[in-house]
Amino acid sequence: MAKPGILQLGAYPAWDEEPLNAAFTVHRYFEAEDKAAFLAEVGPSIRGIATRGELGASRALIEACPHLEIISVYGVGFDAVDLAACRERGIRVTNTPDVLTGDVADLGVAMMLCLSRSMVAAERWARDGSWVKKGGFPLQRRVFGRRAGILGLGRIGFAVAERLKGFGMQIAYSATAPKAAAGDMRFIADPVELARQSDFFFVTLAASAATRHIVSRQVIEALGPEGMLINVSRAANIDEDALLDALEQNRLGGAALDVFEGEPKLNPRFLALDNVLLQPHHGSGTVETRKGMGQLLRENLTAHFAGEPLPTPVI
Ligand code: 8YV
Repeated sequence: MAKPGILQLGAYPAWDEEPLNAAFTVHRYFEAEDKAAFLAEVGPSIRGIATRGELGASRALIEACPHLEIISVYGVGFDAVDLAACRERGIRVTNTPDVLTGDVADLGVAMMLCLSRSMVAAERWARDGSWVKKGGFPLQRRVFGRRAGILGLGRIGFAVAERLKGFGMQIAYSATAPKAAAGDMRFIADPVELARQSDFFFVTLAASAATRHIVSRQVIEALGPEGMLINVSRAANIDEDALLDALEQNRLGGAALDVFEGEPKLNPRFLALDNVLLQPHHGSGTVETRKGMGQLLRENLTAHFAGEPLPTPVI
């Protein structure tokens, strides 16, 4: 039987390319110079799309594949997939939850520590002779025992909270409703109030049209000049212009960001700031997790074409 045709939207590590190519007829969209001509040629043979969290799949792309049955996302976030377009045609969508939770939470907590103790500038201080010339590094703010707010207590939010407990932090969270599993973490429904009562404010919620700019100018103001914002979710959850304004005017203490509007290009305003920690969207970027994500991406495609239940369906 002919192998199902798959449109691959972005590159994967070699250990994923090989089994993907063995099981499917893979068309590498991301390498095509003339994308429109490429799609016109291969679109009708495509039954599955293999994409990445940040790339998703647009309505135009979906429409160019009239026999599309499934979109398998290499990532937990599926906000960039046009779900409405998929629903209209009964196209299945899968993602890769759980396998990346620990790594994303680790990076978020590392970003908090790194920003709060100014570790990047401190490293420069040790390297460039400032330590010898100027003496000890300027004093920074403490992390342990302080107040953390978690916006979005899903898998990743919980994993962040578990880690923060080790720092003796007082943890509050905001979610659509209180969570039974939250234990002694305080529920604060309003993100502005959560920010007011936080020293470190973690954004760990899945992005959707409803959460766009949920970290608004008011939330940022409420976090204030001593507060620090950590985002390991999606840039669209934050009003980036409001964030930049606050950082430039020192109305926010600092921000540690793994995601940006228009990434991988950064708004140049970020580069002029020293109260930010900028990371290249690599929350899930460990060998172990990426292997797990690749495997789950393929397992979903394989199960679909074998007529079996999908391991991790979104719709
Ligand atoms: C990316 C992510 O998918 O899980 C997500 O939603 O954004 C990431 O894991 C990853 O960078 C691979 O593209």
